[in-house]
Amino acid sequence: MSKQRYIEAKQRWAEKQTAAGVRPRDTAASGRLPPGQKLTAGFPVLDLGVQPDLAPADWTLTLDGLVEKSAVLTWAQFNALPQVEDVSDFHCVTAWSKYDCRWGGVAFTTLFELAQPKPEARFVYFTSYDGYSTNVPLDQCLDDDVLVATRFDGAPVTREHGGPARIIVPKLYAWKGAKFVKTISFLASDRLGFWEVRGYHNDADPWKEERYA
Ligand SMILES: Nc1nc2c(c(=O)[nH]1)N[C@H]1C(S)=C(S)[C@@H](COP(=O)(O)O)O[C@H]1N2
Ligand SMILES: [Mo]
Repeated sequence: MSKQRYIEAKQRWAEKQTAAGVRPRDTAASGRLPPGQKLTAGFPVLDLGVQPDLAPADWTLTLDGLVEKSAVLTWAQFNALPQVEDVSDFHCVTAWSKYDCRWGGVAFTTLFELAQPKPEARFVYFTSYDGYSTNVPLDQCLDDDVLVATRFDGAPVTREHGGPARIIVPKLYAWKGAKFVKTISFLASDRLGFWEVRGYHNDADPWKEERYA
């Protein structure tokens, strides 16, 4: 299953990259805003009250768990990986949504390729430099719009929005995207993250309003 999703995602990336520039999203108003959400033009900041001050030189990204090749990537090594851009909508569980976020960085599929998760790996657990954590099934991480973002609208992701690097999982509520990401662990069984142990819904689909368990 994961293998198939991975191959499909790679194909979609190839199609996107060969198209001229980034393909704009369907801007039709209808059917775009998930139930119970309000559109915002700004970009609110949601965090634990701590915004780690990480110089790129101090930042590393660790890939570990059930993988053939664990890795600790430096900022330079991370940025040498193939770069992609993707435009997606952002839905926070506190009922605001932001359209057309242009994120740039490394596709999750690229990290999958690098780490080579074992067949038993079915879940991904993210930890962050501020102590945050969250969990997403591996299959969903392999969607072609999931990235480790280092750029927003062409500029580096700011500290308040999770720089130097944050995860983006557009199809799920935004708490599933770890800001200040530090470690990506591939696991055989699910492990609940910071908000998931505090009563947030484990699946977090905005279209099903999976806000709280
Ligand atoms: N490390 C970390 N990541 C996090 C959070 C956090 O507190 N710490 N908050 C989550 C929540 S609830 C949301 S809505 C988004 C907010 O991202 P923003 O501050 O860029 O809007 O980040 C998510 N990722
Ligand atoms: Mo949130």
